[in-house]
Amino acid sequence: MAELEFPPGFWWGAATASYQIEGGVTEGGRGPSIWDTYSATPGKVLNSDTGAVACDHYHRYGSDAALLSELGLPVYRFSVAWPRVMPDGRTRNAEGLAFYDRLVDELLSRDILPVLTLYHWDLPQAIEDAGGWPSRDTAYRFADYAAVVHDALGDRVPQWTTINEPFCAAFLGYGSGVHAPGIQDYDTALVAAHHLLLGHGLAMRALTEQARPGQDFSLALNFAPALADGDTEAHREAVRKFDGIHNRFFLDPVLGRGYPEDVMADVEHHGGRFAKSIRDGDTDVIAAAIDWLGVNYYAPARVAPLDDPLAKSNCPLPGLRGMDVLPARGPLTSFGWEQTPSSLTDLLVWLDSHTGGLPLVVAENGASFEDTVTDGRVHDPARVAYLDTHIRAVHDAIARGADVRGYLAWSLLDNFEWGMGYTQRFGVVHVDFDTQVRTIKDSGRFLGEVAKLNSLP
Ligand code: GBH
Repeated sequence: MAELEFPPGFWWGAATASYQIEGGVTEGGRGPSIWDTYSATPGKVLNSDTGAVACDHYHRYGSDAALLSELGLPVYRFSVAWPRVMPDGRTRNAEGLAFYDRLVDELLSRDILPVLTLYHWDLPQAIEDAGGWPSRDTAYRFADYAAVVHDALGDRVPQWTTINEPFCAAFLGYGSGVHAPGIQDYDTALVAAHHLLLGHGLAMRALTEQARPGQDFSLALNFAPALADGDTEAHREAVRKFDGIHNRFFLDPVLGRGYPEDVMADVEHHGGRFAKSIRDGDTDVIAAAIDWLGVNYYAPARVAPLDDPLAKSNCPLPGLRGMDVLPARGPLTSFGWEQTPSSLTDLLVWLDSHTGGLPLVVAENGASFEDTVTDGRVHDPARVAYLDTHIRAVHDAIARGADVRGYLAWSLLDNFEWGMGYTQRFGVVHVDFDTQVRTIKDSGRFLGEVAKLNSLP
């Protein structure tokens, strides 16, 4: 392997999510999702933005696929909207499935590998009305939905991801409430987290029962490695706690180890509903063997111990007494997130050893900056530098022995950035939300060049 070359067959591509790009929320028989409801609620999303139109990808999927070809990206990760496929969360909608049918055929005709995510946060509103993720039944409904999508697309889609970032779906949706459905109760959020993981495991069962040769199944977790300035016992304890609830809490059950003992002790005072929601056998269901792990990485978290080990944390995540999360350190992205590529290397190397060599795919990595179109071009040197240094960080991890199989940039298009509306641009392609005109950014050309060379230039 030449100095900055990647292993043969390495996946280069970009990712999106249904609610963030599709629009067409009342078309093709689609039912409402929790994000339609949440974004229509005053004060929830910045500028009262919604995903009603977004990138109008529902109508423009053909030209968006052509953009992938133009960029020279051979892999595309997208998600399926559950309420498009099952408007009430339970009943199959042929017209909704037909949209993904067309999208997949379009990708395959262009030799683009589809990597399909079943759940990227757009829960059918009817399922939320029946209790949402805090209700155990939702995990079973999700597995039924997974089977329906596989039945329709399994003959053509080789790569499957069950759930994107259960951390966000549980803790942002039901804990802090900054995401749909906007519930603010961490005891409920812990129960939701368990049911999301259970849903993953049940969906894995349904999918592997119907598996075709060569198909792979995975899930994508968001990781925030914890960094502390100091190596005292108290610093190590702060790192342990943050890493515990943010990273290991979601990873260890999937690896067949159940919830980490230390995190169970940290969150013990959280009402007991969480511990009671775990039934005999759940651990085995969640432990279904995945073929690769999707690693979503944006930034590390800075943590510090407090003098009083029982003091309330400034971070509302469960179990963080005695520590604070510190402000991010510059240079920052427009979102205010750190740019620390070495944390990605360390994360991948740690995951390699913690998982016993599981294949890893960087399923999301990227940065928001304020981009403008001038003379038909978007010069985004800060994003080019972010991608360059983070791709280099992936290369470093491979050189240190991690089995990393791909790098998918977040995102193909500027899109609906959840609670931030359209104010944060993550795309390697610029979208004018008034005209829907797409303009490839310098970062898109850079990523395409890396893909073509299978190496950093
Ligand atoms: C991803 O989640 C989502 O999958 C995607 O839909 C979204 O568009 C993308 O991120 C960009 O936001 O304040 O420095 O401590 C990422 C989950 C959770 C990662 C919050 C950053 C805060 C970082 N994010 N986290 S920091």
